[in-house]
Amino acid sequence: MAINASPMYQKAEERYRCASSPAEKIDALNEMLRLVPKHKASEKLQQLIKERIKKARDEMGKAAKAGAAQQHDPLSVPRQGAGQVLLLGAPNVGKSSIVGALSKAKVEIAEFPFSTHAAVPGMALHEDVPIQLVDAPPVMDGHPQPGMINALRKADAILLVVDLAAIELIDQFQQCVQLLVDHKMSPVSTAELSYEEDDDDGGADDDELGVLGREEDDGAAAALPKRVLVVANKADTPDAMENYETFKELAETDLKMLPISTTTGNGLPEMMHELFNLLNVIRVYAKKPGKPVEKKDPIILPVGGTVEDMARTIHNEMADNLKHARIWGGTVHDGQQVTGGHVLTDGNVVELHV
Ligand SMILES: Nc1nc2c(ncn2[C@@H]2O[C@H](COP(=O)(O)OP(=O)(O)OP(=O)(O)O)[C@@H](O)[C@H]2O)c(=O)[nH]1
Ligand SMILES: [Mg+2]
Repeated sequence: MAINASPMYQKAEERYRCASSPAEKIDALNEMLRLVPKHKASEKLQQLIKERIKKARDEMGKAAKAGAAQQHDPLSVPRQGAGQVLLLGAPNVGKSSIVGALSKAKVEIAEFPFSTHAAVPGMALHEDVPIQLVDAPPVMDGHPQPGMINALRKADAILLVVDLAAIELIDQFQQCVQLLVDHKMSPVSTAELSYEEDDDDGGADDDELGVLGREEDDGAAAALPKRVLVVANKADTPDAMENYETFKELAETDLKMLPISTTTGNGLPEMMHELFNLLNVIRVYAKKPGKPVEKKDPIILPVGGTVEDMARTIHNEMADNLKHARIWGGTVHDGQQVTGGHVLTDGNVVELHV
């Protein structure tokens, strides 16, 4: 029996996998429960989600009693925009400079290393899509600050920054990759994440229960795939491009990388474009009936998101009462009428009819 979970559901499940506190788990599970298709085949899954919510509530209660409720995640930042991208890198490579160059965030930039001590979020734009960049303290010799691992697990993508003017360029890269691997994250350059299935020990149904069906045997939990873009900063410095070529050769990695310079701005638009692709989202626009097509205030949906998903981001009732929609842009004829199940593409303008 197929459950046919939507991309929106899968996104919520992705958040559940990365959750590091009971409150985050409850939040993601509630979203999963709201989005899970309600039919016979998914009853077992709905039941499991409810059980997990209860378990997370119990955990939260226990933590509160133990006085751990105030314990906070020092580098945790609430997600905003189309996705959260955390910067990871050795000291002085230019992490703060990147966030400073692309957003209004007040970052500490200094010639000396270890100038950043806290997570500082900034909103950067890819065209009209806001993407949250989070500046973070450096990682030295593979040793992260408290809270860094949680922050890495929770981020939708990681921007791994290295310094083309540094002799230890390759080490900078390898230590960051090793840090992820050591903490059960598997760096990938693909937008669509595929989760490694555990060995077939749970019966046929469990496959369709996703992360919930496999959660209990976390002793040998599979690594969490993590989207990573590598940027080699300070491309304006002498010999930088030669160093970049050597780096590409010696790094022996399939991860996508590109040279940038925060000083000249070279490569930054391409970097934002790559991040947008990596986040696996599309932007669509709502159009009011009778009003002209206007591309303003994009609504962000996961790749594969439908007209109904879009309606639901505006209001649940809108989705429940949806009769049809008309669409402009993309592969359809302008103004073509479609139903709620129609899969949207990046840049579509949609007129919802209830
Ligand atoms: N030439 C050149 N220098 C840069 C570039 N980007 C940053 N810098 C310089 O590199 C130094 C470190 O920059 P930061 O942005 O503070 O580096 P960071 O990675 O945030 O450093 P920590 O927070 O200490 O880890 C500063 O002196 C910057 O001016 C660049 O593209 N080219
Ligand atoms: Mg910094």
